[in-house]
Amino acid sequence: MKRSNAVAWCICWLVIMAGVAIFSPSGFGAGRAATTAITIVDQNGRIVPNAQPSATSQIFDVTVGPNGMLQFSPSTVTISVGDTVRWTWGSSNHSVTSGTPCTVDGQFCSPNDTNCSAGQLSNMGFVYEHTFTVAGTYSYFCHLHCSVGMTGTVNVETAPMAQDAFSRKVHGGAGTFDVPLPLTGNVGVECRSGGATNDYQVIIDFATSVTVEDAAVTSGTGSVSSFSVSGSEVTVNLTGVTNVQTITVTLINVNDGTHMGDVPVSMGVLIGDANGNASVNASDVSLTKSQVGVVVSGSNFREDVNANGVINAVDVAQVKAEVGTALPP
Ligand SMILES: [Ca+2]
Ligand SMILES: [Ca+2]
Ligand SMILES: [Cu+2]
Repeated sequence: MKRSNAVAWCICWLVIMAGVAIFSPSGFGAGRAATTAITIVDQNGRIVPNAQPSATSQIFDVTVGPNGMLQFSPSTVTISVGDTVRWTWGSSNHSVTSGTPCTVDGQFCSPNDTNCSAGQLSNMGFVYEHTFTVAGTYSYFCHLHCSVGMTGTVNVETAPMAQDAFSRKVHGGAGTFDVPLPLTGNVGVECRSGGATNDYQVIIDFATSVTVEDAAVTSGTGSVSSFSVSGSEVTVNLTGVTNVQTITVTLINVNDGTHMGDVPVSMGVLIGDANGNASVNASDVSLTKSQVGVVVSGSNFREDVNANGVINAVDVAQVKAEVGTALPP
């Protein structure tokens, strides 16, 4: 190795080590893992950032030439749109070069996504990241070792489509009633109160059975107390949901066997908005009054604002107390 190269190599390592020292986990913003106190270290001893570029995107690690073997490990990764693959060199003289082996297609490449056709090789300890924003299957290879089979694949998947979503409440002995939560357009408005701890339950249905890695509130105020999956139906229990807001619950890494990704569902919370037009005024009061004493059913359950199974003066008073409130635009 020429002296100038050796100096550059040393400087490179100093920069990497300084980076590890500077970028402690607390240096990153809030991610969904940020509430844990655990520091995660990868197979190379580097601290894995506990925050991702956006609320739910993830980083997937691949080792380039582990123990000098001419391969990528794992050679295939399956990620969702918006996720990042992070390649770390486990030995020297390799590249990550996109293309169907062994033809460069210029979509991405180490060290910095430029001049991919040059096939620049990097050395042990080097790290290259690429974020995939478009679904598809991406092939890549090592420019020097492609001919001996040093190839890899990144499958980038989109999320399964939710079929519908609801906010569900049991109205005492009157039955269980659902407020639809449309997946596009204006949000559905939940007008019923959440009890002492402001609890709500959101149901999300898919076309086929799914698995779900996690569920989290990704916008608005509230938190997931629990979630469960039964076949194609996901139930998310929320607590601490404040009034007068739009809250978004995101199912993380929903997988139906052919699609994988995050599925967000939003709900407007506006107690007393019996007619669901995103503001509480005199018309909600009169609508509730008109149903006093009427048996709670699928057509008037919104007027049972406290969801106790009867519509009476208590519901009317609760609507009156909220007059003047409106969902933020
Ligand atoms: Ca209204
Ligand atoms: Ca009631
Ligand atoms: Cu190689």
